[in-house]
Amino acid sequence: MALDPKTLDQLAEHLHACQREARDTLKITDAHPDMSWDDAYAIQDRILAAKLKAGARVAGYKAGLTSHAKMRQMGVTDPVFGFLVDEFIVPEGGEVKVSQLIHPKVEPEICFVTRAELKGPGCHIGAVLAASDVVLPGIEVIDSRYRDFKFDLKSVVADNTSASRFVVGGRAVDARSVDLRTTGIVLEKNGQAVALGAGAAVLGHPAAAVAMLVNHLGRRGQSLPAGSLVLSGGITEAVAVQAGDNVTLRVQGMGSVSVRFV
Ligand code: OOG
Ligand code: MG
Repeated sequence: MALDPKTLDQLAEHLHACQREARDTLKITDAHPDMSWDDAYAIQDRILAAKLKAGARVAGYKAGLTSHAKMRQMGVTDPVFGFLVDEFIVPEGGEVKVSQLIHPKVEPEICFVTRAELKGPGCHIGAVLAASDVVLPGIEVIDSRYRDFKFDLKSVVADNTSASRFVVGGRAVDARSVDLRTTGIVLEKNGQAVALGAGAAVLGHPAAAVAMLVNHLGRRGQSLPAGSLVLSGGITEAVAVQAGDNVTLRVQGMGSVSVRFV
């Protein structure tokens, strides 16, 4: 660790307050250029601990920056991992209040639900598919706490990878019954297709993103519990939304899922 525990506490409190109060901030590496990867995940861990202490439940995990489209959009080169808690859940067809967010964007994602524990290192696509129960469409709403979504990888990890809301729904299918590489997706905003893609955009296969998450957890002495929900990362660029927008994600063979912004 390059930063002392007190600084980690302060940075976690600051980012958590920015999330709860929907206010933005400069990326934290501006003031702490020597921050390490361990520091970044330690800050994220402290935010999770504060939420759990306040009564939150872990709802799942997320991989982010797993497609070239996302990496290009954000100017970064590596995937990142974060947590999902119950306060982020939006019911299918439900509403997201933009007044509670800073500058929300939506991402089309394939969501996995596991039925067996997964442990890294050495986790691979085969292990993920063998341990998965179903896959289904998911829309992630990201809301970086950093001004104008300008960040570097360590800053975005500390900020729990911009996690803010998510909705899953549509038709859950057996994870082994579909070829997720060629599964097509259409993201619509107010009835117009705004982004198109296929599962292979995510690291060649969305299950590869889950394997990377498991290996990341393994390096930290953790595993992915059975019954976990995992968002495998935006297939396309994220799309900005505002109050009044209706967003629908259609996934080939898996129906659709929608969310409204009010
Ligand atoms: C970081 C989170 C990216 C994804 O699916 O790629 C992410 C960001 O772009 O703010 O969730
Ligand atoms: Mg995402």
